[in-house]
Amino acid sequence: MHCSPEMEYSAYFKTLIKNVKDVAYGKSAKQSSVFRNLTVHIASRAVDGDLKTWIQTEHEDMPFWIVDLDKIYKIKRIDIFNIKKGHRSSGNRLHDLDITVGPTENEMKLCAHYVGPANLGEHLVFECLHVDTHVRYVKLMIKDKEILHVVEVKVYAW
Ligand SMILES: [Ca+2]
Repeated sequence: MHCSPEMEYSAYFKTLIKNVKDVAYGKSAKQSSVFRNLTVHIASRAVDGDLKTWIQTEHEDMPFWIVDLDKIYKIKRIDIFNIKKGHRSSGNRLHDLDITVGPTENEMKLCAHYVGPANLGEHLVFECLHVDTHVRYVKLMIKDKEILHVVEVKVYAW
């Protein structure tokens, strides 16, 4: 079949979109602390596919959350869903956020920095434009004394 360049490009792009999926879903995650040791706020709650559950750390210096994708993926974008419930100021806790990525936990590089603050329920999308995106680990860290609480983190990759 003859294809125009536009059609070929379109077919290529459709293939790309089809193969990109959320590779963080159900993967192993950990975080700097768990708010009052409540199991409802453990690290896996950000990769359970449920926008009604969230992770939450204690109020502490540089709270972080990290997911192990299990193998190296070529990542396309990282979506972060901020906490939806609570006072407006709870939403604003998501600020001065470093999103780092790397092939190992010891080789993390900055993908994006988000100054914020975010609003309640905000859906943030980040692409790593200046760093190698063949990575296994994705980490969020607030560069401040703060609580880190997000409902979901999706890492679209192939
Ligand atoms: Ca969740």
